[in-house]
Amino acid sequence: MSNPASPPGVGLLDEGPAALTFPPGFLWGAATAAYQIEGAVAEDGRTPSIWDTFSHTPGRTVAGHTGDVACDHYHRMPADVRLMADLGLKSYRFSVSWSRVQPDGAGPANQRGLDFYRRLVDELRAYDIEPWLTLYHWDLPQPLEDAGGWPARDTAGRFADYAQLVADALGDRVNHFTTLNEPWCSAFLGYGSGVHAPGRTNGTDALRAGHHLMLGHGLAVRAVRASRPGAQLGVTVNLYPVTPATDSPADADAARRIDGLMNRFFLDPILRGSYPTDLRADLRGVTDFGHVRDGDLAIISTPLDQVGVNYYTRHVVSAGTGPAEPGPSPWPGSEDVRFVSRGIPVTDMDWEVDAPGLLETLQRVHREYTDLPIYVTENGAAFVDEVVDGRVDDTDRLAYFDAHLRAAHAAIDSGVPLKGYFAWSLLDNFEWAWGYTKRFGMVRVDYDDQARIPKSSARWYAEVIRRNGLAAQ
Ligand code: IFM
Repeated sequence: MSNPASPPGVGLLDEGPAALTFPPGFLWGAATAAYQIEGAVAEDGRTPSIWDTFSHTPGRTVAGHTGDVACDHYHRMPADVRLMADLGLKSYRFSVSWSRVQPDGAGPANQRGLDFYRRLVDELRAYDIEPWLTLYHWDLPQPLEDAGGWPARDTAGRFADYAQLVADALGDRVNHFTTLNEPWCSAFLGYGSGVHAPGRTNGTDALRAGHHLMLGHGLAVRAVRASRPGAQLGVTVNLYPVTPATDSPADADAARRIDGLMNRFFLDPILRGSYPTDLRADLRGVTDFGHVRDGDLAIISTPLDQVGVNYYTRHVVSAGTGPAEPGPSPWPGSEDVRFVSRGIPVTDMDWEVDAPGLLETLQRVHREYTDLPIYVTENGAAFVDEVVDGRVDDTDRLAYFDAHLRAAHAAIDSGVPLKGYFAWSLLDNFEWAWGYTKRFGMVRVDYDDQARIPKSSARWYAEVIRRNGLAAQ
């Protein structure tokens, strides 16, 4: 039976083999992050991270929402893993809270914090769900921010120590490690526009932060490899195709600049061992790159085993004609560029739904940067959900996943070594500065009583996983 409420071509799969089959062993997963779901922020020795401080600062998040309780996953973990097993997930991507396992960001491990992740991993393995561990999903221990945060070089070294501590403790049961999640957000939203923790607004600091995040990544790869030689190591970057709004040379240049800051700022150092020349020139008025020391780029480009791509939408840009937008910008040196909306359907984040952009992105990474296995480590959409008779029929989210999985399949067909896909997100959760007002989950969370309701998209995804493919369109 196909789902009558679904748009044409999208629905629960009919009986019989899937029409669009993924390669055998394709890793189907779902992703979350520690601060967005765990809660229990002051339990078992955990100390505050920059997101605790930021979310508790008046005016920083919508309605003052914090991650204090979130999805209470810290206490409900076994039931949440059962839910994953019910959906048939082959892998679960989660992040470790640095402040939970190494309070204060330095010094000895906090055993009680590590025990939580040990129990989580063992629970996953009991259901044959491959654990995929992200070391850093934005929650820097507050003492490290007080010591200078990511703009300070020392933070990279602290991150490598923490990575080693986690690998030593969990590497016997975790094979897949991602160092950083979306370093663009940590650097440019955290230290540039200030809409993310720690809320600082200095373009030069944002660029330093970006460099030290990458340095920390490279050092962490070396530390984890030394601890666990067989581990599969990678990084996750959030990439956007950047398209000029018109065919004017000025718009083309605006697109080149934003592509430089958004995509190539990370891809080039990590996968080619250099910063793009044009980007260095664009940034002349913001930094002299004096924070880049001899040998840094060799560390940053330490060989990896896989590359993670998070994809949500495309940027369409035009050259600014008037004064720059007021307020701090996440685009140092390119504050004048305008972001244009095309009037096509958007999600509840106001992000345009652009599935071909995923195909373009995956092909570009493979063509221009790497032959390594690629994983889509996040893809998904926030929509306003309605509970009717205890059910959530989220056809818009389901259609988003369906369209993007078709794009992922097309990428594989065209030769991209795409090995897996993680839906964002398993659960509705704390969407950073938006608090709980945006829902990305395949599973609804009722924040009053913490009830979980798998939405239509979750049931559909379970069927996609079971069949290893999609219905004919
Ligand atoms: O919720 C975030 C996640 O933490 C990182 N990637 C984007 C998601 C949606 O904004």
